[in-house]
Amino acid sequence: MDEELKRLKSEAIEGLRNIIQEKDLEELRVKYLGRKGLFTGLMRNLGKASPEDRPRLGKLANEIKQDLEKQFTETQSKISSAGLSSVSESEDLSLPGRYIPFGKLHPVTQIMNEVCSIFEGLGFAVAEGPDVELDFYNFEALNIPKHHPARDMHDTFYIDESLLLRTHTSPMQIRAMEKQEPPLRMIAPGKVYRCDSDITHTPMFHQVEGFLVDKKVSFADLKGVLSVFCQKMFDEKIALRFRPSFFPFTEPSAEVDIGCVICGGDGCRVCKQTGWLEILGAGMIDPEVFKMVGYDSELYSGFAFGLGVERIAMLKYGIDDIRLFYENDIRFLSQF
Ligand code: 2U9
Repeated sequence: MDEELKRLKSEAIEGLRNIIQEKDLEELRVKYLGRKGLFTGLMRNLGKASPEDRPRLGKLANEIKQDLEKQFTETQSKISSAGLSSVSESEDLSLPGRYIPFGKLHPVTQIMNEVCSIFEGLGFAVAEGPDVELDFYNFEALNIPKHHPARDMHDTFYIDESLLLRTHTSPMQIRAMEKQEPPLRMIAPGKVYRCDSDITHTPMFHQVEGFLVDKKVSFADLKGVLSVFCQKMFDEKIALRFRPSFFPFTEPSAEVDIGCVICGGDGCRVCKQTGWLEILGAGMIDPEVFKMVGYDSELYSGFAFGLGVERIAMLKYGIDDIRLFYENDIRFLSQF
């Protein structure tokens, strides 16, 4: 009887090892522990054992029964947690899984990250701020007083007299200068808003603006930093030119062109046959701006620059309509 009990136990345990479906587990349980099961039958026969063996055999049979019940319960939880209980015989587990495409960062976010990491590599800190700004930070402090003609160029969305959607990220630089003394080296990436819409303008777009303020900062420093940026962003051997320009917040001011990345300078549709692409605005910070934040312009000087992220993405990938970025057409977005 001893041997019989132990044999049934190891047979049942061996059977449990091969079970992966709930249905088979139940069959095995009925076979050994069911009312008419092998183990139950053996326990009924205990009555036939000699009176001196009966207590020991009864104890052994109960221990084996409890142990088996425990092992059945454990196998049941393993099947449930592996999700195997729902597998039916008609399902083919060897079939390849369903294709789930990977998501990607939006091309504008990719370029934004690339621009920021180039400037971070040059020691610039990153500052982000509110999209809803005070007229003071967006215009007044940047030497653009009320009724200044430059306000027209910004096509501003006003919320009320003194509140607006920022038209550039420069307000962040003013806020930084209000809080800290030079030296300062910072970029401000983010969304900006202008009431304008055509193939090269959307009412919301992204800018990265940057500035550096210290003693003895010169236009040569500006050229050095922006040259490194263009080389890293486009090509080591990229051609560059600085054209004189005007911004109310910088003096002197310049616009920066790179040799056309599409035709290599020969002239094409993208560069409008000029061989050059405008990619940045820049200049030395106007002393009037320093006055607004209480910096001594005799002691400190600085340069600033600004770029449109969508424009860089359009030039880099040869895209001719900015609105494509915001139509959410997966056939367009999945190419980047
Ligand atoms: C401070 C002082 C000066 C930031 C600058 C530009 C030139 C510029 C345009 C590029 C394309 C805007 O996105 S765009 O339309 N920006 O040309 N931005 S200098 O000058 C500053 C910034 C902050 C305190």
